[in-house]
Amino acid sequence: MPTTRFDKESIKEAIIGKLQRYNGKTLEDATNQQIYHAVASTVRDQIMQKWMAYKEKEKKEQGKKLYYLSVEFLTGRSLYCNILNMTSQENYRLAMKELGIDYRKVFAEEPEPGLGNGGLGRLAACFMDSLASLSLPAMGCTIRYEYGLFRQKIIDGRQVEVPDSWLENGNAWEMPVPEDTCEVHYGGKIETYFEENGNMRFYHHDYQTVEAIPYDMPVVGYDCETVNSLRMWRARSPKALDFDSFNSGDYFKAMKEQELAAVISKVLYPEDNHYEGKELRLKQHYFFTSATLQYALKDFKRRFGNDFSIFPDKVTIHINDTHPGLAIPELMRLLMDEEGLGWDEAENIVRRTVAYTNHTIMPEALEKWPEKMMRELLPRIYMILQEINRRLCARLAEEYHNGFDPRIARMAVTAYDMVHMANLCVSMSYSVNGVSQLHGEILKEDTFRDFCKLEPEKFTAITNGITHRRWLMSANRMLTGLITDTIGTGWIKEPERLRELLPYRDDAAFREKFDQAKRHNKERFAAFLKARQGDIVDPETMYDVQAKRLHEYKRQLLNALHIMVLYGRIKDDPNFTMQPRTFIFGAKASPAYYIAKQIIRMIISIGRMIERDERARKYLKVVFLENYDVSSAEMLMPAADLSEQLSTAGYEASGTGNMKFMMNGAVTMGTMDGANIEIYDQVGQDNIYIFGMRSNTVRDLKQEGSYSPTHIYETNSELRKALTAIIDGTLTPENPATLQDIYHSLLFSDPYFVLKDFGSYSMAQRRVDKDYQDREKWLRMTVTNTACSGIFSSDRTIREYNERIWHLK
Ligand code: 26Q
Repeated sequence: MPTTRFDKESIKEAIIGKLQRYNGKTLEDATNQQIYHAVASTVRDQIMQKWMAYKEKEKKEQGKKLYYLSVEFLTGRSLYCNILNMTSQENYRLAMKELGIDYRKVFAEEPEPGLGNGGLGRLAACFMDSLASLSLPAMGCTIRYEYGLFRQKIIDGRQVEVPDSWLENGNAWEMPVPEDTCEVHYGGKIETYFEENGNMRFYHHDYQTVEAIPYDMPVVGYDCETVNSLRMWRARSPKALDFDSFNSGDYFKAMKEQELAAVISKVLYPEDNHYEGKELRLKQHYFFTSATLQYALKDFKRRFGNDFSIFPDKVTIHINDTHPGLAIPELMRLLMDEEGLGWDEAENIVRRTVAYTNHTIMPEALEKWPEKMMRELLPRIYMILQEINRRLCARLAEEYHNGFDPRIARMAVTAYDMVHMANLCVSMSYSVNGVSQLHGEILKEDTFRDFCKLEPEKFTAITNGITHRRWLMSANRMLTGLITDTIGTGWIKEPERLRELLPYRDDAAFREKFDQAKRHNKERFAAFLKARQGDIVDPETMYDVQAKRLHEYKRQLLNALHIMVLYGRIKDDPNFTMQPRTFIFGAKASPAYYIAKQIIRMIISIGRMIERDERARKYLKVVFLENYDVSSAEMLMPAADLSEQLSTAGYEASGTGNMKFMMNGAVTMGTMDGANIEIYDQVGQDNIYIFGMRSNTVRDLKQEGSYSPTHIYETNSELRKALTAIIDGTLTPENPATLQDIYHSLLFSDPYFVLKDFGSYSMAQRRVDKDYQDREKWLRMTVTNTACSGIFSSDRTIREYNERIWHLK
């Protein structure tokens, strides 16, 4: 293979040459977009060289391979992280500097792939980075959505959704792999017949075909040889046109078929932690799952021939939540109908190959499909699901010595005309894991209690993590420099060694430098915000940040109400003072989630109410960061002083934003929920603000059904005033009724106990106000948080998955 060098001079030449050849431009005349493409394609050339070498090596590999299936991969931009992982920052930095290229402007030209909603999708992306960096052979598999998550605009104080056509200017990182194209079949009929030897066979006909075309994106490991792939499947109609219909004059029918196929990979559904039984969504799930498994089987046969008994030793299929759960019946189908294995043999292979991670216990997020839809759309898959269910129920009836035991209906794969994906995944996989210690416990004791009693060894909890390469080294270069100057570079490959920073919290000079880095990032964020949406924030103030999807259980309302209470104090007490704070919110609401959208309106209205008051303005500022996405998170996390993690205890499976803030030195204000508990365990009670009910109290209170928000309303006068301000014209003078549904929801139902936890939250916030003014104390807390964050690197998470679940070499 010819190799090219990528030293500084070669990089400069390559950039200039590409501009000349592709654009007919000199550097001086080229646009930033053109320069971006020239730089990105130089980096791509460098990756390609590594990728090819790695693939060569991989071909000869006889080891086990992981397929990580996820309906979302929220990767964010690639250019800088790719340079970083190839440890070529210095070369590119100098090359661009010497060419007079402003790298910030150029990097900002990269379209951001927003192929995910939130935590689940971002976790998948962090996992890919860690898998490659730990040199574990893995392929991520998903859908190549033409439109990612909508872009959010704020117009007249409300969220407006705009389509995200991220592929418009081309994607520099993907490579089509036409030779791996395959077909996915929908609908049609199944005929059963018997072969001469008595074997039952199934013949599927009259189905609709959709072609699946893979596009691979390289996933470069940090400072190693490994370049894994993220495989994104695109849907296409197999025929240019249906000529029968076309010739018979039914032009529209012909065109419709064509379009229907392509629509499968058209758009990412924008619901996060919420299930909707849309047929197109089921089509999407089957589409990428089937294509992936066909490929996995093909690759296995290429490597090992037809001895499927070793399949589970050579392949592991990890499903990121239940969305790719059809991998289970699909693998059964391929092994039986295509490869000729019997049921028992196929089932045995599947049960030793598929592993499942659960990400939520919220009932409205659990995936269920109407049996009728499944039967009509995927008739053969439906037959297999029924047989899986029949055998499962028979085993359970025997186990319980009673065919009518109520547990059987709870555990069944099909019951009450619905297919229950979680029951399928738990009963047919070899591993079920939760994403934090608390979440794992809840799965065992509550959600999957019955299953756990029968097969306790299947269940584990592996706490989520984040890649410190993107979330610290790339997002916060000043702090990264300080850390390396202080403790050397060992922490980069062993992030738990960030603990070596702990003694330096006693070093005033170090604290000062840490503070300077924070200050730098706060200024950078202020400039970014001003350029992006015209808002002015003062880096002198405390940045108090809540950034995550908008959801009632995440309780942005608790934060909003607290700001209203502060406003009330300022108005009512002329002697009131506090440490000036900038409250920053970033959140997208699912377009159909009415209350969530109202909460966005409320936050923006609070900001305006404060702006109208000269004295309130001195202490408070509320900004709503538009279109919160991975790139803005990369700006925001390093700038935050306080990290708001307010979920009702027991509802946030883990949270990962909490870890990003912590790693960048923000102090957490949080409930004892998900990974907050483990952050508390790491930093100790003096370096975190914990408030609110514990998860068992929440559970009991919910079960009792005795909770009365009105009682709290009546007894807490500050809170009552704030609530009243929502509807009496104080908050929305143009129309006092604008936000009345929020008022009613809080007062007459309050399903997530906002009012119940308010008092405790407000007290904790008083402590923050006081502590922040004690600079030494606050900086010690800050340093402690970064120093203790190493355990939340996804490298640790992936090592645990590998030791306990995958066993890759
Ligand atoms: C399922 C079926 C049909 C339609 C939609 C869905 C669906 C889509 C997205 C269900 C759930 C999601 C997203 C869930 C999610 O992001 N969960 C988060 O996962 C993170 C990573 O483990 C955790 O840190 C968060 O606590 C959890 O909320």
